[in-house]
Amino acid sequence: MFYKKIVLAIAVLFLSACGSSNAIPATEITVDMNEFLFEPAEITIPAGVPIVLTLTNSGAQEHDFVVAEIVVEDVSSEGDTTGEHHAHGAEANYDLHIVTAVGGTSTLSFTATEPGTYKIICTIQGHEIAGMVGELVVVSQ
Ligand SMILES: [Cu+2]
Repeated sequence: MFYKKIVLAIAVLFLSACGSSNAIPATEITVDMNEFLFEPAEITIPAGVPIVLTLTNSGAQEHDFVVAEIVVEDVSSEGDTTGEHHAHGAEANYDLHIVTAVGGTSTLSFTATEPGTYKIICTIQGHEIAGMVGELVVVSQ
């Protein structure tokens, strides 16, 4: 009985060690935005590695992808980065920010340097409260 428990404990330890150390997070990620979700809502990326994040908008309204505070380097964006409905000028307050028009695609490239968990929101009025939130998890390599 005792022996069985030890074997089980070792097996669990072994499996969990494999699961965490061998999984290399993706560096090219696509997130779809629609009413009112990010899909997937949780993204895991490695720290210190260039990330290419592609945002699509399959919804019927404009959406944006914002991480207000995160330490990032080499940020660049392509696509419809202005938008009509979000608060113009507010993007200066955000470390990561990109807008995607209805049916559009935009790309945000960056390198996150500090491991941690960061909140993702859509800043278009009413969308965050409707559930348009997510998590960006930066893990050390
Ligand atoms: Cu939105």
